[in-house]
Amino acid sequence: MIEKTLSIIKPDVTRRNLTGKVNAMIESDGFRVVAQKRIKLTLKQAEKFYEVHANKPFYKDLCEFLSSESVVVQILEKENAIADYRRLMGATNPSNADKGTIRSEFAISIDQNSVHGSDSPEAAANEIAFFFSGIEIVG
Ligand code: IDP
Ligand code: MG
Repeated sequence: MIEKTLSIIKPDVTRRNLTGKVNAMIESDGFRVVAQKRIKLTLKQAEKFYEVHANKPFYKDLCEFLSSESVVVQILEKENAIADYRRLMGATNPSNADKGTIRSEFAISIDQNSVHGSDSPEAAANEIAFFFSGIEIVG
């Protein structure tokens, strides 16, 4: 089934000017970038986006990091996009990420791990609606 997933290229990548390199991995893995914008989140917006993690000890640092520099938010489309993007991202902790994954190539640490990807169809729908209106999604 063709799916859409929400990806965020995080501040450790935008800060180091590696956005194009991450997008090259995404496109060469068969994903179509059907919407994309570079934005700077406020702390409040980052807190809202990551509210599922509000009770975790790393929540404050996570939200401060996500709002520390610009991010690139994008919708990726492909057959099985949600699971396949999770695989391309690699494990949350880059020291456990398989070779050839985005996090293995670019992540600095578990906090600064380069990309976000939706983890279920429900999360993908909610996260896409959080960042994009229908008119911004071109296909
Ligand atoms: P994911 O990004 O691989 O889906 P989640 O469990 O959804 O991982 O966590 C969201 C983000 O929170 C991670 O990408 C990571 O940056 C951060 N994070 C998760 N677990 C830890 C931890 O144990 N310590 C510090 N940061 C963490
Ligand atoms: Mg997650």
